[in-house]
Amino acid sequence: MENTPKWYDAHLQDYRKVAYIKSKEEYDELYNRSINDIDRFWSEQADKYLTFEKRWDSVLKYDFNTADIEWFGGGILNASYNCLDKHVDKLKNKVAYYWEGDNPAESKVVTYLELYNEVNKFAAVLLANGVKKGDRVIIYLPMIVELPVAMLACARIGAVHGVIFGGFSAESIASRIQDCGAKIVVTVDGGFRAGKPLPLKKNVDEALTRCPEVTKVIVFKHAGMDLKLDPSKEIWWHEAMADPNLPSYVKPEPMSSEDPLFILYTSGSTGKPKGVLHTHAGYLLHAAMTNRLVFDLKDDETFWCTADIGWITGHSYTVYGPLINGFTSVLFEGVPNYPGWDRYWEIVAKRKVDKFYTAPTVIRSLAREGAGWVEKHDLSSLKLLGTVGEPINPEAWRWYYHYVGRDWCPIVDTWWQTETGGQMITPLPAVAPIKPGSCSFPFFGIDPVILDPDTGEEVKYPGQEGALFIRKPWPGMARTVFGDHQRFIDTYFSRIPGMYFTGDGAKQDEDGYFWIAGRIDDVINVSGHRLGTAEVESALVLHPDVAEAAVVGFPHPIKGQGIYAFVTLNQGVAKTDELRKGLVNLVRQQIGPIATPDAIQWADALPKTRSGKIMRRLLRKISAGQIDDLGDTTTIADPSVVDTLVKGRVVLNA
Ligand code: 6R9
Repeated sequence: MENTPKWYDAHLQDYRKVAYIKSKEEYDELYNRSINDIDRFWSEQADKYLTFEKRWDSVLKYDFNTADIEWFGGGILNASYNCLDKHVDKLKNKVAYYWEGDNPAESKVVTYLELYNEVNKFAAVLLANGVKKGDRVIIYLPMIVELPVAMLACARIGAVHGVIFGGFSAESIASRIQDCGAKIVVTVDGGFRAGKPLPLKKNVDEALTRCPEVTKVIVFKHAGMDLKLDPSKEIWWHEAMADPNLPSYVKPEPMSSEDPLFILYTSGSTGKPKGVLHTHAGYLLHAAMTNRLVFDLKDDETFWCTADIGWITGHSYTVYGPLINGFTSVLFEGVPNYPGWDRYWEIVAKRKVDKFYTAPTVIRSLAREGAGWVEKHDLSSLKLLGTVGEPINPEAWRWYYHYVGRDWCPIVDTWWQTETGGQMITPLPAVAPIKPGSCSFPFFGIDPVILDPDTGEEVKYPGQEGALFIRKPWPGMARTVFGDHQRFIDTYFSRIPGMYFTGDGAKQDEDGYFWIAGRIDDVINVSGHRLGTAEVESALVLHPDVAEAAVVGFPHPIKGQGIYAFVTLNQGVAKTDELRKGLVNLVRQQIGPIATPDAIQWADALPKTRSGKIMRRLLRKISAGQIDDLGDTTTIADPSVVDTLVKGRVVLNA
């Protein structure tokens, strides 16, 4: 295959001495069993990783046409029990979390026993406030220990948590609350970001003006803000937890394997974000098993996944995966560049982190500041590095490998999605050499195939690009879109009937390695976060001066993709910088700062087909400056539109 990069295998012999899975042969054998001997293989794994109150009756039943998937049917278990009670006796003094504040002077060490006690107490608080099994609880908290505490307390009593990332706006909070029908919100006075306070409670207040069905708000005091709570519905976390009548133990609610565990909203190519629903047994098993095997994590090692818990990566690899395994993790509130660009490395050295997992966008932004920041610290504790969220470009990969990984640490480039629950295609450190930019081979139980998305035919030769589908169910997969099962079927199981559609383009090289090309739908990946172009467009057209908007992703040196908006104004409206700022603010207010457009270009007209469809393919090329390569423009209704847009392209100095 052309441009096949060098293979990296410096670590391989060392890892073959210590790794759980020591060779390609061992991997192949386990992989074959995981696909062909489902009942036995997955029973063994479930027995190894999870404790059931009642064992399952059947391992897997499914129908991809109706998208009904059941793993470990008939089983009864509790997620909080599996994260805490299961090992609290043995691990009571073991560190569950090293918490590091945004302010480097603030940190906390939380043991398994302390976490267990807090979760029990908060579960009692939830019960005392009327939360019942199956109720949805919205959690809007920064990266503080109370976030996993609140999630596990929900799980303990059988409530379904819906965590909202702190970077989402009041508008986004309101639409999520309405969508899932939550009556209770857990939040905080404020968070911190690079030394500045963020008024999270204020966002909740604004959201709740549109959510009258919310009758309780529990507020943790973190930023020392002087807030007046509304006594009719708001209570302080610390006051509720101090109630002497609160029981110190709450019995874990017996949950069926397929009872909902959480909802997490994610963007798709159409409409509003979807509430992706994950259930108990399968999800927990997938998170726990990948956490141990992909990072080859040993019980005495310290793990750090830098993702915010507001995303699936934090759910699976800061909360459920590590806790089910009884691992020690770092939980970091701040940002990589505060107080200096070495904050991550300072924490790695301080906590002697063994295995470190972050996103390519972070690596690019750190690399841009120079290796000096890395070299200031002793990173010799690091044994393995990981990436997630987007394809990693070779320059970023080599920088990470060389400066952070000492030309030795394997890099596991893990491809997966909110909907998949856990890692899907990823290297394992002792199985095979690593190729920069490739996520290597499927994890156990994952049966990927690359197809022509229109005909459904399998690609025929190595290196041929197609769309990535998964042929069989795996334990961690999402079970539905909350409240809209039809949307689940339409989005994931209808493109090619009988298969799960990932939305990603991919190819497989002659050695069988998978290479992910990125989304083939109208989803943009901004700094590893998914945004639907339709969402940003809907926000823009809310402005009274805007007639029409088309949004595309364009290559961005740090973010991977940036947001480029073509905006047509109503007749006679002046194209001012002020209006441009107003539109940027409108998007931030409607979705949140993560959706801030990088460029807005005024477009008197948009290129359309004769049937009136916006030609996004052309807009993508224009935004990327690929104007010599506009492709077939014969179907365009008015070709002169394109010339005008090319001339007016907004060039960014990122
Ligand atoms: C876990 C997570 C999912 C989308 C996915 C793909 C992209 C994630 C990747 C990757 C290339 C990797 N993606 N990991 N692309 N290589 N290692 O990121 O979930 O936020 O739902 O995003 O991210 O395009 O479809 P989510």
